[in-house]
Amino acid sequence: MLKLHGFPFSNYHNVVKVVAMEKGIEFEEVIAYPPPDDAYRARNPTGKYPCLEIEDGVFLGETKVILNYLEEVYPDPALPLWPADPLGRARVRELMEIIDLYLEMSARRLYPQVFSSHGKVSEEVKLHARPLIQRGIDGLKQLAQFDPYILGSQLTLADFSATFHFEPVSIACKAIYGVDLLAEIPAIARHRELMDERSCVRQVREEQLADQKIFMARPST
Ligand SMILES: N[C@@H](CCC(=O)N[C@@H](CS)C(=O)NCC(=O)O)C(=O)O
Repeated sequence: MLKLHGFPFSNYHNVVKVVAMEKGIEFEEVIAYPPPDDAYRARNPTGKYPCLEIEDGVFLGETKVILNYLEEVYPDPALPLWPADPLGRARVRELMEIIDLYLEMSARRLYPQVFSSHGKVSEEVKLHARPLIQRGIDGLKQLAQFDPYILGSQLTLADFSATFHFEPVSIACKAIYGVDLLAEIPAIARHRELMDERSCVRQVREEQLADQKIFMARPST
């Protein structure tokens, strides 16, 4: 059986988890928190969470790579999460890159002060992150359709990625800059409601919330 190593407060972990659940794939969630120890690094050399254990001793890291693998190996004709045409698939990948590289990874620099009880982020980091987050928002404004899904009428991997990454970005921006920069895109609130209609999404969010206290109480890394 597949094993997903990571922790339920993690937005990246949850993108993989929810897609696996939506596809009805049987998997075991193996809870592992940062900091990574040697055993975890042997599974995923970057020490990032999550990683997927495909069979005994065979591991795959990087969330988007894992999502691709799941979609290739466990295609569900009733729920295709890639568009049928190459340009449509490329757009999904483009949007997921923008969400990861500009929004999430830039806002992540703020997380130590927001999602830990003892972290502090320098003014320099806060100033540096803001225009990068804004770039991500500008990219979304131009490319995202929210009609009703993020790239139009088809639910794709980008919707799951978006809904689990937008939340910590919004929370971090509000906490650090006093304003939710993502509120510039009002359709995000509707998209959240739409995704919350899915029972797997609701279940993953509940487990995420339940793990928040445990995650935040960990000693500093
Ligand atoms: N590029 C990685 C990013 C994953 C990531 O940043 N995960 C966070 C948890 S949400 C993590 O590993 N944090 C611990 C650390 O950076 O040491 C992916 O796509 O899987």
